[in-house]
Amino acid sequence: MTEPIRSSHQDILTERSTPHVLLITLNRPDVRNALRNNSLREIAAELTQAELDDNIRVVVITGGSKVFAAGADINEMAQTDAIGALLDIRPHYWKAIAGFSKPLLAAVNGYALGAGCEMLMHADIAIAGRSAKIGQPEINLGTIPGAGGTQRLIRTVGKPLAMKMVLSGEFLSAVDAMAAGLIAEVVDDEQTLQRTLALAHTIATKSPLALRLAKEAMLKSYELGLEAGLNLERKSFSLLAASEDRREGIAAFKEKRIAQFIGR
Ligand code: CO8
Repeated sequence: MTEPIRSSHQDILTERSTPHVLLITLNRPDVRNALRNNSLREIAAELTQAELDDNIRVVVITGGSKVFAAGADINEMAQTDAIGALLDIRPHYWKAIAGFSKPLLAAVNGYALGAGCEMLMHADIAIAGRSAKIGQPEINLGTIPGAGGTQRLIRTVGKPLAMKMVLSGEFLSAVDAMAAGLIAEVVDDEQTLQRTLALAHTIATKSPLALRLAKEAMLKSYELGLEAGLNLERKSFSLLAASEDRREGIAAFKEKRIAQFIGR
């Protein structure tokens, strides 16, 4: 960790793990990192800033060693009526998180529940500690997921498991979540952040342009038919043929050296 923590936020801590990797740590341990509106506002603001900062190539979000996030803040949610929920600013923050164009990784220890599970699903790659527990328990509160849990979960794990999770509120173990495709790797709890940062550092050495277009093309596969998706892939692939990074990547391969990508 090279740079000191910036402390302008109330609910999150941010630091540069390396010049190219931003680490966001959810920091409301007393309420198990429950995501109140302000938490989402701060995360969205950091990602919006990271979007514009060429130095930041990858962002990692974590809840620390004990809990990822225990969902939306139930106390805050309790104060919201129907019109309040309809006019809520939360979807605006979620949209900023979903629209982040650079790789977003999640390092997940402990509970990732409700909005915490939805945050995990907003990440491009989630790595979980062996004792992580992942679920959508909103049904226990007489409500349903409100940040994509009914939509992203079913697209990720398929109907039977998504239905089981959302209708029963039962949690998945890290190993079962990996088998279901919700997370990419399970590691020992004490390795979660270290492994996620190592992967983030690897990804940060790649071409920022190629990362961006790869992420966009893959996420669009949820929305596009195969032909439209293949078209998008072909156009993005063609566009990259005009980049300095692709020239550099091929030259480095031929010269048997490590490529230095600049994002142009
Ligand atoms: N919101 C607010 N406070 C919370 C939350 C939460 N989601 N989760 C835990 N806390 C608080 C507890 O109230 C407790 O406070 P206190 O010390 O004052 O009693 C403190 O954190 C510690 O909690 P526990 O003692 O329960 O800690 P445990 O380690 O024993 O248990 C659990 C941890 C399993 C995470 C447990 O706290 C729990 O079940 N939490 C609630 C999980 C949940 O139901 N999540 C779904 C929330 S709803 C949601 O995400 C809906 C999204 C829809 C958004 C729509 C917006 C309009």
